[in-house]
Amino acid sequence: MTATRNDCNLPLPREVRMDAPASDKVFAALETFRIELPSWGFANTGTRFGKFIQPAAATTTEEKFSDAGQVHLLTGVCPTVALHVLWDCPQGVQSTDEIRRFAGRYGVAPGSINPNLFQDQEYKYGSFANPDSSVRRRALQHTKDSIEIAKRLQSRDISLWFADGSNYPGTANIRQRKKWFAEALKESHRELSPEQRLLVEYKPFEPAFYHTDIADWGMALLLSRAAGPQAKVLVDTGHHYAAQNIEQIVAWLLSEDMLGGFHFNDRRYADDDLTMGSIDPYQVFRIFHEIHFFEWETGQRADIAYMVDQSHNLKGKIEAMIQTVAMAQQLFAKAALVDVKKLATAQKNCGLVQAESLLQDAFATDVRPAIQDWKISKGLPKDPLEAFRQSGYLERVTKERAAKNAHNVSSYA
Ligand SMILES: [Mn+2]
Repeated sequence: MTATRNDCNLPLPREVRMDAPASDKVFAALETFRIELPSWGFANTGTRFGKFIQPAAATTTEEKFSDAGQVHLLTGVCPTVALHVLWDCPQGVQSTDEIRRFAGRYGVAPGSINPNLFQDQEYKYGSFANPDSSVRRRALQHTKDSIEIAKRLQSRDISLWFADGSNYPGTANIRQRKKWFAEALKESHRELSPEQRLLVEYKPFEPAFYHTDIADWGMALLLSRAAGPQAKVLVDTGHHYAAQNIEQIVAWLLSEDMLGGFHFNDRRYADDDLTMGSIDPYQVFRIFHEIHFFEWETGQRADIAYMVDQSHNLKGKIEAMIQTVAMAQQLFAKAALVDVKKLATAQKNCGLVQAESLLQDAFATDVRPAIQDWKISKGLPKDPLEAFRQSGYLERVTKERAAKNAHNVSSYA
């Protein structure tokens, strides 16, 4: 097969002198920054109490591609859309021809492929760690099919999230389940083409409320290592306890060459799926800072897939995505302003206030004018939200989709 689309095909960060103007640093940073949108972020979603239906929400794979295409058209930095196999590829590998057509029509390529190992009734007691071997086999086959879909779509990353776990003490053999996970991941890894990667996501709780089989980054790291060299850890920023130091996890995974990608979203209490940076933008800045610092120190580009994983229950979905991308660019650019050379010296000399101030000064810098200049230089609208409102797209799709959405089921009863 031909080479897969690959985040590391982006240019290496241009060598920018630390005393260069901030706008040069912002430009150089934005040249290397792309972020993937989730197909499911354009669909109707809700909470466990009910779904809220939006008249403009996408209900087909084609509509999701159309909406993602709008966001890419206006921002220029979202060339791929993550696909959920069960929802977006209802015919499995047979769906790939149709998806290629949508990609061509709407100007966004398929990105990471997400198997679905949590929705079917069979998975009530787990997928890779289900005590029933026939269910484990079924889950493995679905993962293999998803890898085949990824190959046909020239997608590099297969992104795995598992709902496996238990609700009550004593009900699950935790060590046995760990073994089943290691076996199934190893077998999945064998199916990969040389360019592909398995990304292993972790989450401390929910839907399981006593134990989750891959609960934290250490478990994801061990299982990725057991799976094989092309398995890496995926950090979903919403999948941590409230007080956790996520940037430290990022720094450790970078130093172990095990950081494969991010699912970005913000949270106030648990896995709230709020808009990136809406609650704690400094957290995201500190994550990006660790990545910039790593790249400066090692001289190598960290090969990380940046992805959004948000579902907006109340906000307009396309607007929320455009807002997310703008925030991501701002925080990535701010982090690139940290004078890492001065920082390294301050750290060595234990210049605590000086070191901390270097981060705070960068974070406090208004990078929006420089980002606007970058957009203009690329022929992109300088205010994509305004451009979207002016485009008439929302009115058009609301008219087209409202009737279908009105019949959507919003309650679980
Ligand atoms: Mn996620």
